Amino acid sequence: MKKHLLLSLIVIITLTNQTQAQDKAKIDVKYGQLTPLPRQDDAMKKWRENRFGQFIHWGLYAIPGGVWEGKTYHGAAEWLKSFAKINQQSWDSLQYQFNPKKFNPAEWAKMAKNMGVKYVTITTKHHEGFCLWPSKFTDFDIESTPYKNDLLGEFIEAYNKEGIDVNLYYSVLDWHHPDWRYKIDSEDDKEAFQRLMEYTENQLLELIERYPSVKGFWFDGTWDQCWKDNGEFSYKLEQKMKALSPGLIINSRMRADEHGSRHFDSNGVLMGDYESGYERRLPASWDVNVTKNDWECCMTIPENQWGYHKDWSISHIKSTYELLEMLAQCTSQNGNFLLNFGPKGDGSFREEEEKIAKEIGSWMKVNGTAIYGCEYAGLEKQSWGYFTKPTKESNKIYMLIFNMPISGEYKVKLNKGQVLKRAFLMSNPNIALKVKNISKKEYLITNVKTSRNEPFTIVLEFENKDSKKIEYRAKT
Ligand code: 1KN
Repeated sequence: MKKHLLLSLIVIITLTNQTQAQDKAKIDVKYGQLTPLPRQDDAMKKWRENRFGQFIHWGLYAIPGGVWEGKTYHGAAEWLKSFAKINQQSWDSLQYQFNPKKFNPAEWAKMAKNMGVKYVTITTKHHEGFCLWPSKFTDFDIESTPYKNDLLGEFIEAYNKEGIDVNLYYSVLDWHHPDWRYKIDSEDDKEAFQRLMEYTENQLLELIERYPSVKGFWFDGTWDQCWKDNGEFSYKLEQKMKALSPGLIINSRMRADEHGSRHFDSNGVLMGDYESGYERRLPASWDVNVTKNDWECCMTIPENQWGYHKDWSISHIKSTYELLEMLAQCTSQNGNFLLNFGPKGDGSFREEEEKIAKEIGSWMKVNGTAIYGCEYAGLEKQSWGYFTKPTKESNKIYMLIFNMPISGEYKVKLNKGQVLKRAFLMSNPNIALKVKNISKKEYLITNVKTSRNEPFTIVLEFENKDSKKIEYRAKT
């Protein structure tokens, strides 16, 4: 009897859930997803292959670097104006000090190239409203600083020369613009925000026209009610931007639907081209995301500093290996990793960032094959690290090792039909590693025991005839 009750209860709960899901799916969404996902065009394939990008936060906030009138504020440096309650005029006049004498775009691009990033995303306008390009629509821009030149143009040219794709970060939230409103409470607010949206559109179309090589846009500052109330506007803006630049890639953070649902529309369908909610965090569990949408994680080196902060002494500063492990995890779950740098006001990088960039670069030179053009490998996660597989080759799987077992033996559980031919170190393909079959489909691969903790890669090679090409990603 008890059993029956429980069973009925389960049935009822299941049915209710289904009805709710169906009800949810009934919501009419007109201004939701613009482009069917996941995109399979060449531009998106390239974005996916890139896997590793450099984020750059650079604006007026780099000048105070978290210190105002002798006092150090430990919040995020690019938010200083807001939480230190600095008045508009004092903050805005920083533009007359913006003159980065050490800014050398060719060197920046070389540093990024050597680090191994395939794309870069740079702040064109953060919340402070200052524009790194000479905009027709405001004087609060690079043209009105002592630097005067088109800094963004110089940056894009230099990075493109190194073969690095450039994306532009743009904050809709704007502390400088007189027409910014957090929410719309009156007819006046409505008219003001209408002008703000026009300004936003003008600037975005201006950026696309000025810099035609730009691959994508990274929207931020889109969480306020004003933007959530204007789903139709952001839909049409996405449409206009993509019409002007076919192949353009836009993050999910840009969009809200007409019901105010952000990133995902009211029916749970992703908007934009990839999920950009992973800010300073990775997916909670290793097996999420692998078969769903494209996504990107953006990460800071300290706990929470994007713009340059003079004092990094009060937070955990991630190690090179910690950051590489995040990159490996992202790749193993079909995601990209965007690592942030905050250059100083004079245009140079802090030593810690230079060191990390160098160390990442030398690791990537040996192990990058297990990252670029790689994806979810379809194998059960093991404690030593992450599996990835090259999208274009079906007979290889990579093991990115971050935890070295004391035994020197690395466990692998294969799928049906996978016949292991050979295992070797990516750094030394000539020597085959010992492979021990411990049970059906389970193996232990032996490497030399090592006290060094430098992460490395083991390559698994399979018999071609038996390994079928498995498509993990749903086709559109
Ligand atoms: C929780 O509130 C925020 C608000 C803005 C957290 C982060 C941010 C901005 N997004 C990052 C990518 C940085 O630009 C940060 O200033």
